[in-house]
Amino acid sequence: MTAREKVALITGVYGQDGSYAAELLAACGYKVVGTTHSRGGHPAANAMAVESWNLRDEQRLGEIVERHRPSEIFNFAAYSTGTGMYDDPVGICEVNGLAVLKILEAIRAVDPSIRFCQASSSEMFGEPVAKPQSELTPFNPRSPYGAAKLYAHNMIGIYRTRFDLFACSAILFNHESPRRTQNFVTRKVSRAAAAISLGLEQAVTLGNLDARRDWGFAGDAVRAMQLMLAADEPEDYVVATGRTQSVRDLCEVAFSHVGLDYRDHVRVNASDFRPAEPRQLVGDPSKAKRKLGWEPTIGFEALVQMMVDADLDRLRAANTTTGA
Ligand code: GDR
Repeated sequence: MTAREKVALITGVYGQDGSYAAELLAACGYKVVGTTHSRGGHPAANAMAVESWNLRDEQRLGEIVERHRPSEIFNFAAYSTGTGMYDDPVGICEVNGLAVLKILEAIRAVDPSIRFCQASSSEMFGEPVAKPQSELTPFNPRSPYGAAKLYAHNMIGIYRTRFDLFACSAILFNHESPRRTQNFVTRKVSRAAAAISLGLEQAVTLGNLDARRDWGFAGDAVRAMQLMLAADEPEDYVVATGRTQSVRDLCEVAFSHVGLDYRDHVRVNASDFRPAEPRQLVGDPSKAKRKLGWEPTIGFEALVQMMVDADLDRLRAANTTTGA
């Protein structure tokens, strides 16, 4: 059997996860083809081709899959506001739910041997019924975003069983990096700590400091997904660190990294609290460790410090450019 050329189609290639996946897969010898619906984001230097794709356009998806004949598809394209996820429930359902069914249909139509990995979300657990959450924990979504992701997750299971597709769902807990946008609390805090330490700003206003999350590194999360598609069997996996920290812990680490006390600079606005905050979200990554040999390489403190350092570099560079 001649080895098939490894071609990875990465949707959302200009986003945080898509850009890390493009780098990882290119380094592993893949020809990388990306799709994007926008021009902004992180230039996918390692992508051989970037196609524009609006997730609602299934005909165009079929054309892209036909043209590039990927061996693997990674779906990172998603509608993720990071500010509540209640703003546009119909759009969220189309992009985070129905678009995944369209990808599965395109795989069936063009080449059922294509392997597929979906970036699913711990938001599917919503208000979790057990702690920590594993692949066996029942889902209980509490937002349109979580419900749409769960629809996609269920369709993946159905297509795997019914049509024998190599389709997998990575149940990703929060995963962060310097490439996060400031819509997310980690980057909002890392940027604020950097800006305040440089004397550019005085304070930052946040929502609930007691909210807890299982925060990992985005580069580790995409590596887990690559391992999932390299496995012998298609299966779903929780991708998490197994630990939680609070937003307060995040502030503590970020501000102390630049020699400051967060209590002097962080304000709280109660109207920014989320209406339905999942209180017990923490993943159990033991299956990924046991079956894929996957483990996170970067812990919480190192992750936050990396993000603050990157923001210091960016702000210093911007200030030099503007001659400030
Ligand atoms: P999340 O990430 O909603 O978990 O979604 P986010 O960083 O927005 O919120 C994390 C926690 O921080 C609290 N918080 C604040 N959040 C923001 N954005 N801004 C603030 O000022 C602030 N203050 C406190 C929030 O209430 C929340 O508890 C991420 C995304 O990656 C999704 O795509 C993914 O599905 C889930 O994680 C798992």
